[in-house]
Amino acid sequence: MNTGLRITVFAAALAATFGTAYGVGSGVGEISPEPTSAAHEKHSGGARTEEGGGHEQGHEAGGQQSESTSAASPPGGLQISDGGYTLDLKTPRLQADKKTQLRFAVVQGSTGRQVSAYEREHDKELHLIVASRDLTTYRHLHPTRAADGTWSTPVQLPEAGGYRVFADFKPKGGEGLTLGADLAVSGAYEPHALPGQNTTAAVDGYDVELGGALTPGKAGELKLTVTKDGKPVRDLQPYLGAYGHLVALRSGDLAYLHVHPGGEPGDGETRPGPDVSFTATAPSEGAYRLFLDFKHEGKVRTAEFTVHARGTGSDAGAKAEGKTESGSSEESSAHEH
Ligand SMILES: [Cu+2]
Repeated sequence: MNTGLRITVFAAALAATFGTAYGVGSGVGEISPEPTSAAHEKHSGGARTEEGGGHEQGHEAGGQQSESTSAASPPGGLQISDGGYTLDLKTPRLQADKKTQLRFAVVQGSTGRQVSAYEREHDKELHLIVASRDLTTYRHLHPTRAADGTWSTPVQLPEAGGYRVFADFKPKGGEGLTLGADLAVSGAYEPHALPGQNTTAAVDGYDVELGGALTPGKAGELKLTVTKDGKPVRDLQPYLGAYGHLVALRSGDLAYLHVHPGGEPGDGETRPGPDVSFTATAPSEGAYRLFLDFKHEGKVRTAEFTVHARGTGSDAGAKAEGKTESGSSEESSAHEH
């Protein structure tokens, strides 16, 4: 129940996992089956809940599991190898600003083979997120898979620096996972500070306002409201089966949370904007960068926010300062479980 304790527990789980995640990254075919530590048994950190699609990955990691200390798994994306699967990034280095084919595969440790059977989630077998360590560059990509399990996608990254690649997928018959690997982008490197906290993001003539709180270890509602030229957008288009996709990355280590909205297009109650509501639990206090993908007039856009998760109470939670109202009736239908 207390945050200090929970952070300690996470640290312990991480230490345990790092202790076992040795030797990956080269000779991938040789990897022996994963040790089954507590951290490997549950993949809630990377698992997308299927029922209703309204809860984010990592929910359990920060929430329900908090009392059972040994079962706490780390958030997704921190490990290159988990649950018996390893992300083999075949293109670990790129040049800045140069379009390159990024290639990778997911290797199953027990067989040494590249995985070629996946469950589709949100219309895709695999979602690939690429983010710079300083969280100023973000891409959500959908690579294509060759029959042998090798994935590829063109990518062009504007700036040099350290990046993290996240593969978010569910192997057929397995648990949902998010594996992460480092990507180095060469060129003149100029590190940026994390962008300051904001509750309004402008993108392509749209303004997106963030309300609600991101609270450590406690599910909270985030409400995003999309307007264009000051008018609410009421005809958002479904994108990958939802009116919005939200990825949160923790500043400092890029722990990954993929959050989905409550309600789905076509369920009879979820409206196509202007509000899209999400339930999210931060795995710890700290700063997070939120990336909201939404689709309107045929184009997908990304609104970006920096929020701070702190405290455990609803008042002290992540600030969405200046946006404490949540009285709109339109959000309630979008979030029912
Ligand atoms: Cu995706």
